Amino acid sequence: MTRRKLSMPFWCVANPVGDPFGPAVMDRISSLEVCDLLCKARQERLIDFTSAHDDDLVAWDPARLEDDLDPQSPAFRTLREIRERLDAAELPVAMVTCSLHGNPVFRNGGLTNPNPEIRLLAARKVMRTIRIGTFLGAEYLTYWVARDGFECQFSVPWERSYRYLVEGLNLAERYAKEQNGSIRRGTIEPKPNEPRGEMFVPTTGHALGLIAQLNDPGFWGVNPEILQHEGMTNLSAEVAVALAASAHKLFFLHMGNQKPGQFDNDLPTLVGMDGIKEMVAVLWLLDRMGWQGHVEFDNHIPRTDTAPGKENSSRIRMDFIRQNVENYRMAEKKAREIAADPDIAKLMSGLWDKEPALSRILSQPDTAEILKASVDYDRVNAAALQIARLDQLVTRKLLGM
Ligand code: GLO
Ligand code: MG
Repeated sequence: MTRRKLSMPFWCVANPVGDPFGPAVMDRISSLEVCDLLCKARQERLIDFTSAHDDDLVAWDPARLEDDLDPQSPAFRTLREIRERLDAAELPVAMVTCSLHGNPVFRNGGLTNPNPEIRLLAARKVMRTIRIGTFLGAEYLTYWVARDGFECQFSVPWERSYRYLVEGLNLAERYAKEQNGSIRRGTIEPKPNEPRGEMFVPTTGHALGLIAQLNDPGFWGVNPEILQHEGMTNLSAEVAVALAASAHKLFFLHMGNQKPGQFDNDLPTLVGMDGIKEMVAVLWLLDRMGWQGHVEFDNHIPRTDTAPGKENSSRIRMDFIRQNVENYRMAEKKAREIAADPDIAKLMSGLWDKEPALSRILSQPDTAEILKASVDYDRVNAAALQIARLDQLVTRKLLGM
């Protein structure tokens, strides 16, 4: 089985790593400098794609909402420079996404903001992002729920908010198609909380439900962020990805690590107290399901591992990319070792492959066949399963024993 292609986005490399309790530690670097680090990672064969928010590439000026089209503007020039450097390094842009979380005007929401003036600014910012993504050749457009949420339930016009969200997403889909360019798919990235106390699309299941309300459900899929966003509320990544993949809606995956039940840890893949078994399980089940979507890291350098200074700022960022990729490859290798292990396979088969003829009957719509079939209850009920033994073999493999 081939190794999956991997993507590292601009914003993870750019982040100088502050937190709500302390300022950024690392030196800030420009979008062109981030671009150069990503191109270097491409040349070292670490990554295959990148992605970006509009704000990661060029500043947004609410007084010049179409500056990307104006050859005299700094945005126009910077975007061309970025495209040239990415092209030279053969690093394609997979996805573009609009930051509706950074600018303070969106503090009470972007696409769902109750104030139509702010919703218009959000819509125009999304449209500019779509033009930028088309210019850079992105295939996906991601909507992350960001500040579309609330802290106080009586501040929300509940009978309108989801309509606003549907209107915003329909506009994005329409405008992407009007560009008649590279963007062919949209993804919705759920998150339960942070930056808002509560968000309007908290889980993968909610996102899947929302897609059914959109004008073109075929355009939209989901972009779960695992283990972080599902794990924040103790939901499992396995369920999120398997449900979405079985619905053919798992277009895109964001990846990092998380201790369940905590704030958004955004730790690099496999780094931290928990998550090794869960990450390996996700990769194993995605292989089993024949999933072919896009894998992208979305996590940040731990603040402990940062330091100020110009030289540090490139070295630490490159180490961060390398660590994510190496850890991902370790998990991928373990997932495949588990899949290839004959003892594990035998136990799985014992659990899953009983009575194939009966399974076939149950998969058909023929009720008469089902009424004819019978079961020896005592025999079935007398069997103890060997799930703990199976799990032990998996753990042994993970620990290399
Ligand atoms: C934050 C999100 C964020 C999004 C990004 C893409 O928790 O994961 O990084 O993925 O804005 O839309
Ligand atoms: Mg994400």
